[in-house]
Amino acid sequence: MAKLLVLTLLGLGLAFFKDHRSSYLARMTASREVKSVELPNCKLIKGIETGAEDLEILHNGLAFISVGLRYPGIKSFEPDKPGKILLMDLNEKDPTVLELKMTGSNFDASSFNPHGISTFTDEDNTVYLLVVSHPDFKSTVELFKFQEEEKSLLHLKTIKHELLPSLNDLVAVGREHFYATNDHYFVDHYMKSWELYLGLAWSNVVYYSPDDVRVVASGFDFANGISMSPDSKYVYIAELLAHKIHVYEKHANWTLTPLKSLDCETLVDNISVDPVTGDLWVGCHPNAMKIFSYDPENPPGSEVLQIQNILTEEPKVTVVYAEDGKVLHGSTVASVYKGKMLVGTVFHKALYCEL
Ligand SMILES: [Ca+2]
Ligand SMILES: [Ca+2]
Repeated sequence: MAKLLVLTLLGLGLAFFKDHRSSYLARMTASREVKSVELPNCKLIKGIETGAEDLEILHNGLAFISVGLRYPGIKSFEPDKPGKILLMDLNEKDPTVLELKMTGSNFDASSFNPHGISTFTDEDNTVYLLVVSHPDFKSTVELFKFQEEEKSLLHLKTIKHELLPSLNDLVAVGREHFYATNDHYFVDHYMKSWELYLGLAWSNVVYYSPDDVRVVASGFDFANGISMSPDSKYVYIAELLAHKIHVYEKHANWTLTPLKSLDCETLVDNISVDPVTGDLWVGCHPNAMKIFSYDPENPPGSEVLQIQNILTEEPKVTVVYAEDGKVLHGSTVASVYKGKMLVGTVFHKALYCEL
């Protein structure tokens, strides 16, 4: 009888494991091969070798680039060096990157570990840069004021909150007001890996302001990039392991209600919105297994999607760029400005293209 019980439990355990294993592989699109889509006028950006996980281009063509992310379980080519923010002027004919100095008495640059970023421009045209950082693998939002003349970032504040335990990206709706994605429910690395493996879908989106912080959307299988429509009426959320972009309607009291979802058949990371056309540009992972277990002989590929007319009945999804990692390992973000495109990656290089 005892043997029967042991065998039954073993059988149930194995079935559970097998079931989860196949769903895990499907969520990771582990068997997908990339069909190459090339662009003729691209070159690697000099000075970016350790990732450019997120970037944002201002209306005037200045781009902020978040470089040097160290994230548990993911490759880093410089695991002991702090990250930084680079600036690139896309109005230049042959643009190069420049490191922004970070100033401010309460800021510890040695533990800076930048991830998702977002900007907010005040009525007086002051630009604020909000950066998700992981000092000692915790989560904070660092608020900076951009000082264009000095080419520097003045650190104003570090934001931490119990509802912001595992941040990935954010979209600013005020100087220190934002929506942010928590890519996991757990903080502990071991628990995070089980959460990911079992597909618990406990990840969420939080609204933050100095006097009001709350969860506004939940139930995501790894909420990742977040962005907003040019008229600020809709919020777009990338659900990495469900391969979906969700459209939420944003209300005056900051609540979000789901409107629709678009299946992208690839792992969607950061979302940039073209302020002129409203198109979404998404950095994607064609095969996430190769991200989580990095092999330089068989690197993760890159893929950029352009999504037009997302609010209509018939959105148009175009693969603008795709390759198997020969050029770029693991694209996370793409953004456009006047016929130019920047593409960044988790831990590798970045690309500048003329479209
Ligand atoms: Ca972002
Ligand atoms: Ca991201």
